Amino acid sequence: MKILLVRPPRIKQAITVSNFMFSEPLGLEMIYGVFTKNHTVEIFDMMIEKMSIEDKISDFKPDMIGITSLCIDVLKVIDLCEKIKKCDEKIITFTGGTQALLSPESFFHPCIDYVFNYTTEDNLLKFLKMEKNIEGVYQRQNAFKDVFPKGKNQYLLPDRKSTKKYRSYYSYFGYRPAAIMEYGLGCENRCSFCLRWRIEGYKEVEIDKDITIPDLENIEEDTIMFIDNDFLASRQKLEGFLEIIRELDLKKNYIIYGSVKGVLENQDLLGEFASLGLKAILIGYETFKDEELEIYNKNISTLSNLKASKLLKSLNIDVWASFMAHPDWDKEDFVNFRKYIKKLKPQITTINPLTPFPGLPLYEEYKDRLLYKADDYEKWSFGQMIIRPSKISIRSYYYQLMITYLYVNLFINSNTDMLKKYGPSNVFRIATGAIKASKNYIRLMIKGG
Ligand code: B12
Ligand code: SF4
Repeated sequence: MKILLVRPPRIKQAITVSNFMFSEPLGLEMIYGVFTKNHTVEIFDMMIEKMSIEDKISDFKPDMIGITSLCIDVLKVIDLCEKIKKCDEKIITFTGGTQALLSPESFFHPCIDYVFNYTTEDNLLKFLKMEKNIEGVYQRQNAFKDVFPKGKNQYLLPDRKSTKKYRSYYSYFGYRPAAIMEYGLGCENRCSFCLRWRIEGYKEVEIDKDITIPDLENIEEDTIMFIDNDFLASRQKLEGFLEIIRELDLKKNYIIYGSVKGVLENQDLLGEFASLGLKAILIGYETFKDEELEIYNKNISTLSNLKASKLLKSLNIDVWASFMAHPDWDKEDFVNFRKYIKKLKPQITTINPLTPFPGLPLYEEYKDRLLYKADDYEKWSFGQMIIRPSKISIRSYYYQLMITYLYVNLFINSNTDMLKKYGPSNVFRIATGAIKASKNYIRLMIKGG
């Protein structure tokens, strides 16, 4: 059988992330790894490809097409499936990915044959045998009424060769090319605005070494970004990882997501990690107000954020900080916010308006102030306001966001330092992303939201 695995094209609303970080479709590489043993499989990354799906179908002649999805991709996925069925009704269409896990019903559509709510090696193999009832999979032939126990995605060994022709495009902030992988799943922190512990569970579980070690050996890129929700979840986890890279004698650049608590508790191990290649930590400092950190259930304070930032500076580890603009901020708050960023002085700063996804406690709290419906999928991009501001107009709010972005890029980021570390082409890419993000806010400001 011939199987095409597709990542849908980027949509405009994804600006906030797409220019700063653009990673490989890890989920599709895992599916590829299972299917390729007995079938002819190809990954078609439409975030890079210029060719249309129609031309790809006439070129590759697939029997099945599987599409991965995030929240903002829903309309694109449906559109692609309509086009596929128009080309050839016999082609089997199936979807999976984060959106199919969180809201499978968004894909219950006449052009989609199967929706993988969660994905395991077992259900992928049963799907290939076209079994009638498969755990984790909704089927159109059953009117999408399938009933099965709740489940989680299984972390499988990705086949990195499957994206060989695209790999030079994949990047993470200052590093290109960069691979992504995961060492541990879940997150015990359970912040109230965050989806990630809902996707992977609220217990930190280490991935089997039989996957981690060969995967580390397979990655050819010099830079690996670990997408673990909190790489610093425990000393034991960190010690285990350092032991592996020491034994494998890997010489790589590492980038991780880490919590402030993890930074403060593991100063000694972070020093060692830095000497083995740790270059940057993505940290959610979130806000300059302690009361908001409490509402977010972050278990940190603005003071601990400052301590962590000093400590990381002393270890020469870059901080790529993310913040969430709260909808109740007024002009004065934005001024204080900018002062706080100046004190923390991260190497890179991203700011997103608070976006509480459906199903999260904060969604319920702000339900009456939402500017968009839960199924206005493309709006839930982190790039625009979702909650109506309470103290200033939407237009002034976007103005403040834009000013903050410009302030950060002109006065906080040390461009000479970035040039030295990342090289001109990467700095140019990041600067283009920042300009696009500012332009996005100008557009939204003019529209008044
Ligand atoms: C890496 C990453 C990215 C990468 C690549 C994502 C991709 N899949 O293409 C990049 C940087 C491009 C990216 C971009 C964005 N991202 Co992102 N990203 C992540 C991150 C950190 C990890 C995702 C991942 O690779 N997980 C590991 C893989 C193995 O899991 P998986 O893809 O789900 O795959 C498993 C199954 O789902 C299955 N599967 C996957 N695809 C398919 C397809 C088929 C057919 C089948 C059968 C099965 C299957 O196979 C795997 C088996 O275990 C998550 C956070 C997190 N920890 O989840 C956020 C996350 C997924 N991103 C998110 C968002 C919002 C975005 C952006 C919209 C942000 C923005 N404003 O730009 C953009 C959207 C890009 C676009 N479509 O235009 C949100 C998703 C919210 C939602 N409800 O969907 C998350 C959860 C982060 C968050 N803060 O909440 N992202
Ligand atoms: S630590 Fe990060 S990944 Fe974990 S729940 Fe909080 S925001 Fe989400």
